[in-house]
Amino acid sequence: MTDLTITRLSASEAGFDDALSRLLAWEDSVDHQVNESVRHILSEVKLRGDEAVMEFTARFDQLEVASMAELEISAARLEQALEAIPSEQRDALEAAADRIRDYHQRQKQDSWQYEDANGTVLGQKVTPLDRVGLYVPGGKAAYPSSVLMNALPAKVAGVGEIIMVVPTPAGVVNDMVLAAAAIAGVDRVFTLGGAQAIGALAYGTETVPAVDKIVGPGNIFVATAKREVFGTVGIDMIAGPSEILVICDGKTDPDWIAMDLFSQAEHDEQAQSILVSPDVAFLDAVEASIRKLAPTMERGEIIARSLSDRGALIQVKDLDEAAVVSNRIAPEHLELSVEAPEQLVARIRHAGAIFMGRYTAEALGDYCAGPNHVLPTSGTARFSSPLGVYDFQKRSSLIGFSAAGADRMGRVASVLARGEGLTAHARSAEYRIDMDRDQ
Ligand code: HSO
Ligand code: ZN
Repeated sequence: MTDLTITRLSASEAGFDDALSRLLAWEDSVDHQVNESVRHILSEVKLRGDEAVMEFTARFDQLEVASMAELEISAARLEQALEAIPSEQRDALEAAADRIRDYHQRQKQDSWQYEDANGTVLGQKVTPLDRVGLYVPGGKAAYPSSVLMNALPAKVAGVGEIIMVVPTPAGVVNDMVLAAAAIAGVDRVFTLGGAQAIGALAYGTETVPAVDKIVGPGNIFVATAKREVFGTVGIDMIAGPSEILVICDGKTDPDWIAMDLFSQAEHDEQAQSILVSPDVAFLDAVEASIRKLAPTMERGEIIARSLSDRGALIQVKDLDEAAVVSNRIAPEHLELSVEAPEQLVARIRHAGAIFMGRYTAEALGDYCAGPNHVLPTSGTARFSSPLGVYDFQKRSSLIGFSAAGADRMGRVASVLARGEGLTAHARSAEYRIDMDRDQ
């Protein structure tokens, strides 16, 4: 097993800022070869549709088919998956889906309008997207929970059609992923992956309908393809590796904290797990727990790599300083394992999701608390938010002038238009001014 090297830092030592910057540095790898091959795949799919999609699927996923219809999973097959999984798994998926639906229902934005003093009506009309594509990664990272987290907010928003794509190398499908799709109400599923799946969703083919927005995580080919088709369609975000920051007052069981750090570390060697505490003896205790528990973990290798390369235990003066460090990091997940989390929350400005109190394991948020687990990573919580219903809704402005309003605002528009040298604009406004009023 990889040797565990645990980085210890102290916020009061000289050079802490630089050490923290080095710890956080993460290169969102831009690879020219990947860029080139993704561009080639996308242009082929755009040009040749189904034929190109089938060729790339045969080449990259060893899945040879005679017609595109063979790459679609029927609704009956989704129902069959629902029957095939153990009832314990089905019940858990349904319980999670209920809570996720309930939570997201509260995010729904409604249209609104008001009338000003001139009888002019102004407002905002909210409409769901017509059609959304959901990318689900294949292999080990095929998470049924992510199917729920991406599809349910779209459903709640009222999206007309959800098209899911999931690579199935050599044709092996994950029943729990299909069952989650059935529970979430996904409309169509294709066994497609990689840049070719993104191309099919963005441009549409004879068989795969073009969507308006593509959501869901993927490998570097998928992320590069999403960047490339952005503009033709909307995209959610380009997610980096998972992160957790735990702030602990030193009074939680160190084994609990070690396992919380492992829970994100086990996702990926590049994942980042950091603990911040004012209690040095507690940091020592957690370090001991980490060393004791890591060798017992199934994904121990990944955990050891992630903790050694990107993890840290940071000592701070007090919880106020812990909040300052946390705001600097702007973590995807922030656990406040302290006595009075409400007080600490007041000091937190940037975090994707905040888990309050000793009993709130971040892992519950990944599955069934209710809020979304698609969250801003790599410090982007400074300016962005969890995936939600609002990502599947859009707004149109509503403007309805009364005669009195057209008269008053027409005068303002006319002056501004003439100032810009745009006389058609000016005259269009002026036609509606009531000239009699001035006489
Ligand atoms: N923690 C991941 C989501 C996930 N966890 C899915 C388990 N399954 C998002 O950062
Ligand atoms: Zn997770």
